[in-house]
Amino acid sequence: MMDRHQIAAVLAEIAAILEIKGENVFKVRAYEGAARIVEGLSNLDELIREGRLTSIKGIGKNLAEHITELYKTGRLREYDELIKSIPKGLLEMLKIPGVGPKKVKVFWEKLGIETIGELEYACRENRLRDLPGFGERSQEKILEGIEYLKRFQGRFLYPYAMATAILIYEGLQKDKKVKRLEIAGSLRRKRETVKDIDIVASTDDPSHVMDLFISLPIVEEVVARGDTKSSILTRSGINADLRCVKDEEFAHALLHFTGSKEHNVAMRARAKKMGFKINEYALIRGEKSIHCKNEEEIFEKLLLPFIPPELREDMGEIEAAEQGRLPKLIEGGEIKGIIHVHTDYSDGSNTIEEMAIAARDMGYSYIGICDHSESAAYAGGLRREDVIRQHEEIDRLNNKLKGIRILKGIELDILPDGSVDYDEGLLQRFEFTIASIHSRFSMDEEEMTRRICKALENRYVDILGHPTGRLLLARDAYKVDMNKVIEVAAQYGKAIELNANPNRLDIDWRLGPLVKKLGVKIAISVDAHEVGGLSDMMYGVGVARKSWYTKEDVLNTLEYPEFLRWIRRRRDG
Ligand code: DGT
Ligand code: CA
Ligand code: ZN
Repeated sequence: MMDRHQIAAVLAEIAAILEIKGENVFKVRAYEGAARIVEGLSNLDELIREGRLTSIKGIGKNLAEHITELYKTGRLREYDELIKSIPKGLLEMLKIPGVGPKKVKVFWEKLGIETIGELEYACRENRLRDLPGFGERSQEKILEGIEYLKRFQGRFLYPYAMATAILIYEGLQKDKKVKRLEIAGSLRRKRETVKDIDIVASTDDPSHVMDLFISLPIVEEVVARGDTKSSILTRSGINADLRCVKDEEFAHALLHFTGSKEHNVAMRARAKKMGFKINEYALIRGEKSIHCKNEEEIFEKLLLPFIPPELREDMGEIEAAEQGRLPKLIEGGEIKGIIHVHTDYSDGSNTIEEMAIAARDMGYSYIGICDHSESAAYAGGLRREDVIRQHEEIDRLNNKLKGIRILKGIELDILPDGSVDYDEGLLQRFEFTIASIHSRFSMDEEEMTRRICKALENRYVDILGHPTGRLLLARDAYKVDMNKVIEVAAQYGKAIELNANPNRLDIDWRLGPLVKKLGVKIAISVDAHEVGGLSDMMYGVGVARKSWYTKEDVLNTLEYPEFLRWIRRRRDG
């Protein structure tokens, strides 16, 4: 089974391989086009079920068969063969910013370059400079691109890694010889990106469980096979380690492999002061090994309450636990409203009504629509008349729909000078606003900080959206003094967004302590562009927990009358 995004990725890759191999350009363009089309087909399930794919312009019989095969089986024989027909490294080169199939073809044909490493070497040797269509500058750009790629290599976004971890978990859990099983490591701590998957199991038959692990369908390659630890490379490109221990050791192994390393070091120091040694199998006092039945009991032995995994980063959690100051972390069920939702009025793919009904069915009681404002022309930003039309539609829907209240919001573009779109009369019509930066990322820190703070001073700006603009593993945050921004937000009583999109998770959890100290409210928003994006809320809640936030710290745990009162209190005051 593959969804439309995965299918689109395969089709795009087929196009790239065909182009690198110098196949017919019409065929290449057909696959490229199909990739784009499939990406946008929100009703793909229906089209396949009813055999109507070929009714879509740009999808012929052959492509329709391919898409259906991928959809149903997750595989495509032609694709598997194509992949094998060129060196693997050529496709990896496509990940370098600014390098497409055409360039890869030239490197391969003219210089025999088959890997990123060889390409880097060739750049350093000035061998690209003399290729037709290249020059000193393009050679430099490629080197920069390689540097960039290297920095992010070897880490994965949380949901991508979690999806693989769950497959492994389910594969092992079914087995009767597995007693307890838990996903540990950075995934359990809900880090925004992770290096690998760590799983801990207890069993009396480790050999059997390890055999099962290394023969799971998801295994691409067995890296190491032992009875206490085995490692695999999965088909998604992530490594996974499984540790097997006796059931009486399980809590100790789980605590150890959940980490973080820094938390473990601090815990060990504490244990030592109390006359214990800690390792991954037991608590040790003198010659005696003490086995605890769960993590709670280990903490108890060290005179501490249970420290939630998300907090185990050595950011003061042990001290807080000691003093009974651990926060009661927010939970998904405490979120009452979904905010920052795009619709087909700007760059979203669903209607207001579809988004509202989906949010209601997920148990939320309000939804804040925030399409882009006028300056975001690239994203279909709303002109004045669009805003008015949208507000009329929202009024109509609020009369018609039961169980969900639609709020009139907007995502205002913060312009380079810190101002925002629309005149005061129009701004007043929004029940709340989010303001964010979508252009001119390259300002220096001082200028950028001033730009954002100026927007925060604006009476009609309520929430600062994705405050650093980072795209995890893809684009660095712009330069901005976040301490200053949080201070100014506190001063003007503004909220800051925790954007739950797993590519952003911005504001960063490491700023949690400062946000709390200054009493700035956090709005966990989904920034959804389609119905499916609403479920990103769980990633936002995960990072909110990691930031030490409680229900009280988060604005959209309020029901909508209180939410709106919070906005108005400040605007009117
Ligand atoms: P990652 O994989 O980089 O996303 O982050 P982690 O935290 O999952 O790190 P990983 O996979 O290297 O190790 C898993 C856990 O095992 C780690 O959180 C704590 C424990 N651990 C690993 N190496 C050490 C070590 O040298 N000392 C201590 N105290 N604990 C360690
Ligand atoms: Ca790990
Ligand atoms: Zn945005």
